[in-house]
Amino acid sequence: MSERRKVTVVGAGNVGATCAQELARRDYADVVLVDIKEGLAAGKALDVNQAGAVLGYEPKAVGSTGYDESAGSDVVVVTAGVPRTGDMSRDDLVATNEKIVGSVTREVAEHSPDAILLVVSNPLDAMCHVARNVSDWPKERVFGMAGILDTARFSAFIAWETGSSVKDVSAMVLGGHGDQMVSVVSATTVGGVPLRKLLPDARIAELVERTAAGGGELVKLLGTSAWYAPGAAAAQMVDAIMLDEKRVLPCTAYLEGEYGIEGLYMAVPVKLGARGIEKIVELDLTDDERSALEASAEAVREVVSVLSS
Ligand code: NAI
Ligand code: 2OP
Repeated sequence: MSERRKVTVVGAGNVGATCAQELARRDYADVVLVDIKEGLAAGKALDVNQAGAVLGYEPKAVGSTGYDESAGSDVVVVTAGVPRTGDMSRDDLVATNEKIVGSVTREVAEHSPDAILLVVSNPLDAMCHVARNVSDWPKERVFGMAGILDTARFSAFIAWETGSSVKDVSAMVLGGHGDQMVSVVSATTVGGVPLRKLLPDARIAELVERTAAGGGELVKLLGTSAWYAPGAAAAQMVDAIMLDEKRVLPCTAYLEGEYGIEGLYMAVPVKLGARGIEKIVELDLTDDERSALEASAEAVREVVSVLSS
């Protein structure tokens, strides 16, 4: 029996397998992949293990169609669901993925009652509500990944536009994981210099727009949604939890009055550590950013309202 801690990734498709591979490379925990599709999780786990012989990590990934191997996980990442294709909006996914995320959450709650549940499946904000409602776990242990991905897209565009290293870009994209997400330009800097001093407002507005449509841009190119950046973003959140890093990262958290928003999951900066969401960080937003966040909240509420429970 392994003495290492355990992270389970449910859904061994594009995002789940990428996240599992990222985590296996870290080598601080055993990785369990679960997928309903016969052979998929077992096959991907076998491949990840064999890559370990080349890349130098322990071949301890396990793949399964059931949850026994996942029992006692510290973190469970939920990527199970149907991805957005073609002209499908994120919101079109709601009915199918509500059933999938609901059934996965029931299994996770039964097999890993003390885990932290990290939701990736879309529509992300609504699926966090499903996971929380079904598990009935505290909000600190049920949250989602989207803000890191949206921020990564904005950061890449800024690095290209300013000819800077992406490592020196500090940005923050908040709100719902939809077209009304909010790029917080007032808090965006390159090497400590405010973005507004580096680029004209009109050009910044174009980058903000491209960020908000970032998922759709990938879908148009690929015919399905992205996986490298989403998988890496989920793994970064797992690191923060498993290694108790206390990172401040934009994550989809349950808001109870923070940012003036009540009873809704949305991306905000949070301190992420061993206990999950340890604090919600409240930025000083401009009036325009605050109104944009409220509009984004309204869009999330509309999707949440079509959930069956
Ligand atoms: P994919 O189709 O490659 O993988 C999904 C996997 O889930 C499939 O292998 C499928 O067999 C499995 N699955 C379906 N029902 C299941 C169940 N009940 N139990 C276990 N496994 C089940 O899709 P991909 O590209 O990996 O995306 C996964 C989800 O993540 C989608 O909902 C997608 O929209 C979402 N996504 C969210 C992002 C975010 O920022 N939050 C970014 C990218 C994708
Ligand atoms: C993305 O933003 C579709 O949520 C997915 O790439």
